[in-house]
Amino acid sequence: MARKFFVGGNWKCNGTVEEVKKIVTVLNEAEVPPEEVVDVVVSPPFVFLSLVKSLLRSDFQVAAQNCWVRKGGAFTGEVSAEMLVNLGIPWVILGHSERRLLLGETNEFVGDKVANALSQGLKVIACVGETLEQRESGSTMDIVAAQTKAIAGRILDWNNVVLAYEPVWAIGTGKVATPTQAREVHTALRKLLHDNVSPEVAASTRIIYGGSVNGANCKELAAQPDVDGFLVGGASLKPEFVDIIKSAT
Ligand code: G2H
Repeated sequence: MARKFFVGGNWKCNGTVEEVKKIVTVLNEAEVPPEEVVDVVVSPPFVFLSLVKSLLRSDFQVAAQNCWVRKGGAFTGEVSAEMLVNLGIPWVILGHSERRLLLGETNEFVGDKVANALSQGLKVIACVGETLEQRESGSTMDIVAAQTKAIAGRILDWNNVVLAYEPVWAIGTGKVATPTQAREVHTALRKLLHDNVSPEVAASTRIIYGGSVNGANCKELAAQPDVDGFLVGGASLKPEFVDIIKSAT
């Protein structure tokens, strides 16, 4: 089964109203492959979701960067999955390493969040990845397998999940994984889905790469057989994001 290329732009905690409008204008004017060829999903901070949704071209979609683990209520500062659905936001990023490491989100907590978001009708970009220390100690696959299994053990339907492999040592460092390093982990993740979920899910689930992707390195990474797209941080705030979208073809 052919997997549609996926390019996500994770704006993280960046931007002003003026800057957001500028980025959206660049995206709206860009000539990119059609939506049959590539899914483009941009993820602004919560406060800009409605603005971006209202201004953005209709063939691009919007994602939140997080959502609460269960139904809304007395959870100060949180945003629930059903609020995002109510706002017409189709996607959410969950399990990003910045939340795992800075805010102490465990594998189990991320798995619960993914299950809750899916149950409310959101599509999920679920992130996994190892730290430099873990890579150097040879435990990369153990780490990403544990992160992925914590999700797999809590969900039945993978149709609305994109798995993002983001090695922590490559995030925002300018130190991108080599095509071989990315391919090795993507291939192993697909085998893990094959063995632990089903051959169908392994064949159809998109596994995208994130970590210092830019206009210069995206083509070579995109050419790897098991790399189905990107989750882009820093470069998604710049016009070169358009070049990354174009790497779909
Ligand atoms: C990884 C990535 C976006 P960057 O966090 O998810 O960020 O491209 O800046 O390394």
